Amino acid sequence: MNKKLEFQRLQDAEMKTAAQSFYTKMQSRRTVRDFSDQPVPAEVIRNALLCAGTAPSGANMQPWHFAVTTDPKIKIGIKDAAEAEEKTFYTQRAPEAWLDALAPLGTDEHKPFLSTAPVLIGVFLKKFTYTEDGKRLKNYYPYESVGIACGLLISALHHSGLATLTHTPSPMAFLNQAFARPKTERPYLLLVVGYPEENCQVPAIEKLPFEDIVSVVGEQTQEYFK
Ligand code: IYR
Repeated sequence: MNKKLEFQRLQDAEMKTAAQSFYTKMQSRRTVRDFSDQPVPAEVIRNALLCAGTAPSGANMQPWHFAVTTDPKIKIGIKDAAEAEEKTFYTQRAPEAWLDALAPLGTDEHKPFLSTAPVLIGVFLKKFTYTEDGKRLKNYYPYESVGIACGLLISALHHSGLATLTHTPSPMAFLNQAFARPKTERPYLLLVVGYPEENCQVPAIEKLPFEDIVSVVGEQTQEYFK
């Protein structure tokens, strides 16, 4: 049942270079809101989705589904539905504090990128897996698992030279209909994928430094990180 792991061990120097260059690469990722309508190679999207599917998941249940579309009609349908939801969010539902937190991003209810960007990926979370013989199996840690898969997907797309926007229309039940997914799957997020528009601007935000996101615990560990 088990098989031997083929693990590729790197030399120390190679490891350090790999870690540094991967961090440098990921540091250059920015969420983009102004997309070009230029098509992107299907092969790149396919491989990024396969990469997402390599994510670890509770009991390897793989509780995700990725629905992908490049179809203009479907994208316009998603845009119209998302904008209708967002309008009530921005004008009625969002508490003042949430609007204040969003202000630096400059977002509003208009989502032109949903029809401009060449590819939309709807990510769905499955709390259960339905087997062919009609059994319902519980999926373990589905939220954690799908979150990890999305991280891999975004990283793979960035690594391949594409920009993304992690979009969370609220509420997003309309995504089931738009992507023809059963009610048993929960819309998790909508990933917008493409090239940035020429002269695309992004907010001047910064990421927290190491000291603010990591605590180095124990004397020995402090020595280790010196
Ligand atoms: N879903 C809304 C609001 C929004 C919420 C968060 I949290 C963001 O980081 C960005 C936007 C919208 O997409 O405009």
